[in-house]
Amino acid sequence: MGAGHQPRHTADYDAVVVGAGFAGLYQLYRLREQGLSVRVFEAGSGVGGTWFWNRYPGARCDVESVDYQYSFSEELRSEWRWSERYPRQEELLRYLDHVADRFGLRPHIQLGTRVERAVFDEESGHWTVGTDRGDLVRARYCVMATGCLSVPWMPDLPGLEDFAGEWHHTGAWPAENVDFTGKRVAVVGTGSSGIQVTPVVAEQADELFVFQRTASFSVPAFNRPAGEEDAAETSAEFHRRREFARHSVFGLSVPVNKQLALAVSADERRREYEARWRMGGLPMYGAFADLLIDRAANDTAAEFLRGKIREKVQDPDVAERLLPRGYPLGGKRICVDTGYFEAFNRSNVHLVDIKDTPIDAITPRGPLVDGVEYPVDVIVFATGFDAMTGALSQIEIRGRHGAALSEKWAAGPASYLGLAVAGFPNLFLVTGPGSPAVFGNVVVSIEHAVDWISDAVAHLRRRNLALMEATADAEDAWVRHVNEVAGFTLLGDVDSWYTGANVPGKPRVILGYAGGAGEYRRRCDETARQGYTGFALS
Ligand code: N01
Repeated sequence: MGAGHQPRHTADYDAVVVGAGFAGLYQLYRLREQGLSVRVFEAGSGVGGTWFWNRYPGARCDVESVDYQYSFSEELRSEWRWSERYPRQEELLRYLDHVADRFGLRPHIQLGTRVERAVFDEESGHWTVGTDRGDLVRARYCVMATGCLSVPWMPDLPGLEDFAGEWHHTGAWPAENVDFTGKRVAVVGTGSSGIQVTPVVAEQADELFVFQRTASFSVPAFNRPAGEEDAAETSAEFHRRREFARHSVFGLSVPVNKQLALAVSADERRREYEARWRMGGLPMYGAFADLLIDRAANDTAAEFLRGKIREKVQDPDVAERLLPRGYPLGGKRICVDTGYFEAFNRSNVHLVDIKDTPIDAITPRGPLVDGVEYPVDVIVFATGFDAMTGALSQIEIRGRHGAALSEKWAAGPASYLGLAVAGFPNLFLVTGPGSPAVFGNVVVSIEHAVDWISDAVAHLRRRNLALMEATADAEDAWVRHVNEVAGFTLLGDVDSWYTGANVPGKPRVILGYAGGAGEYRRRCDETARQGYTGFALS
């Protein structure tokens, strides 16, 4: 409980869901549809999760609108019109607000409430969930829909507390407009968030300093307004695209080329890379089948993208410093940008390379690097997230014998299928560590996980079973498999949020399942079909 709070509301529900983003809203819908009483707790003052918090200028999804929406309701799909090829944060938030209203979900959602504890009571077989608002509720099932990238990560920079200007993290952006007009601004971090915010701030600010530690690979979005022809095409195409994505490697609707990069001529490679480039965004992953497996193949794609940066950036010295090197393309999620590299052709935008000379401190005037002070009015931290495990580690989760999840996961998260944890009966994770969600279109993964969890709950209720718990053996085997698969790819060795390497002290393990969204689905569904193998039901 939060300091000074007494429990003020105790109640019993069939299920508690933590989080009201894409995952929590759909989980609520599915469980309500099955007749369960459900309480959703959401820390934000509105629904939307990721799209509630990431309101920074330029925030936009890197998956196309048509694919980044729910598929569970044909009515919802047909009545909603997206305005652009890639949806802006505001539009996604409007969509999720609409979903909450359209399906009557709001009465079951308690906003502005952070879950602090979830404790399993062996005697009753229930979870007790406590919040910072003093709620204490009991539920048979507890579903963590807490998001993969929901805890912003801030570097520990001495002096920040005395900075005289304002600063914001992209992942916890204020609802009020932050005006950069006439200001000197610093952007720290050049991943997906930094790459999106930079060109927008560049247009408003007097001077913009972009502090880059690692240069990123980025493919343009080629965003455009959605036209009448898109609507017609997507109505007809939606289900085909979604079905394809469900069984694909990345959860995307664009096929992966089956050829190997090094099995074709240099000319053919170039043609394929150009074609993927013109598609815009994430389809670049699938230019050849071996890009994430074979470093030599990967180098050809990386060099193609470096060539594009050289073409775009007028100052050869700046271009050189913007070239991503030292890690494979896709080892960090490929960024999708609108005018990022072009922003460095503006006279008010300055690249500050901090690879070898990190930011030492923030003085009251601004970042200090290698003895040089950069006086600014605003600092934008686009420094990423404590991914996959961050949100769960902020909640005190205790399973059988009072064992804490944080202790169990001290050396890295262990789960069965990214859905359940041995020793934590009836606790379900939506796209938890060990699931493939973060390597592709998270909405496709969310729908699958929620459907799987909902079906499991229905199975228990139909058979009058009280508990479902992953066995330790099944969990061990899954963790081994996740690591083995990662070992075949180029992903496991890269310092990134995929491996926990972005947060000092975090165990360095691959956090997502790299075996493909389709293969993962096949395994989960097979488990369910066979009566939930790897789970003890009682
Ligand atoms: O975070 P990141 P993000 N000093 O971890 C740098 C999704 N997303 O918020 O690489 C200086 O990728 C860090 O440097 P380095 C998407 O899945 C999607 O940008 O660690 N710099 C890096 O440059 C994405 O992958 C969309 O050397 C420091 C940056 O901060 C994921 O979210 C938009 C530093 C962090 O990059 C995370 O993206 C936004 C320090 N002390 C996000 N610490 C779209 O849909 C960190 N950095 C398009």
